[in-house]
Amino acid sequence: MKRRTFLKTAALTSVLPATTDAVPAKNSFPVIISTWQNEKANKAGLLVLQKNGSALDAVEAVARVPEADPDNTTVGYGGYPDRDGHVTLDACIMDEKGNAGSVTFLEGIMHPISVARAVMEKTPHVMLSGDGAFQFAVSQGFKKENLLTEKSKQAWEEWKKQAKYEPKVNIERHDTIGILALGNKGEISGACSTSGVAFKMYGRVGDSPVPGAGMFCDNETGGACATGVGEFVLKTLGSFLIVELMRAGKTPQQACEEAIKRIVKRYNYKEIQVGYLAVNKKGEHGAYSVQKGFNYTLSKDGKTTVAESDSYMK
Ligand code: SD4
Repeated sequence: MKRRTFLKTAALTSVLPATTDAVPAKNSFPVIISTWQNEKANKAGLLVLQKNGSALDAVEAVARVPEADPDNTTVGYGGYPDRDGHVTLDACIMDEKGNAGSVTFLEGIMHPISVARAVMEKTPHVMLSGDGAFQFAVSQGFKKENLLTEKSKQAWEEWKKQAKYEPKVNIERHDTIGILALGNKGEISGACSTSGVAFKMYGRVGDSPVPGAGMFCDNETGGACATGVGEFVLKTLGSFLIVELMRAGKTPQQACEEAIKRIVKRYNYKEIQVGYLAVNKKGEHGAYSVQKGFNYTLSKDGKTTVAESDSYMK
């Protein structure tokens, strides 16, 4: 070692503690993480946090971006319909106090996430479904709209020629949006919004509006959210599982991997995709999926980046 390098290294090591364990982990927030590529949506959430909004306000703001985007065929307006031509939406939201709100099988309302929030804040219930959710939304001032765009209608007409139900892996790489945010005070909230799997049966509800399945958060521990074929997430209660694994000491990454392994161990996973994201109270995150091709958008330390998730199938 050159003398100068040696002196520099010696000076550095003298101020560092002997083991990294001695350094208390620095909590890092705010953080926003969302499934798939959503820079515009994450930035809408960051703006809310910059204006001193809460993590709850931020996750709602993130979800509203793809919900209003007619070109996104997996969430809100422009979502692919079920096999009978109905666009039916599912969403849920949770705040740092453990409150939850959800809507399932909702038609004709562009922002199911905001209806879910109204269920949480203005009713004694957690979940409203179908026409009941619609009636409630209208009573709260939400507008009835036609959510079936020409593009999605054409895709449905095309699908009907074969009428084969085959959920696609990594649909257009945006799919259901699941979001977790650690706010300015480190408080955690989460949201999830989807039009569900394309060409599903009329009345089918997936994991996304079910707290504990499509999304779950707990202010003591962290949060998790899911994308992919909801039946597998429901059967393993993936998001709740991940949060509990983190509570038991696993890192967000280890917890996501374990939850994917539960699916892989019990079910025929070869043709399906499920992807999980998790974040803990320190602001550390994890991501893992069954198949390759799952990505996510992370806003942290003033930067918003899109990253590829690791996966079980290589
Ligand atoms: C669902 N998890 O309804 C949602 C949809 C999705 O790939 O993410 N599709 O099952």
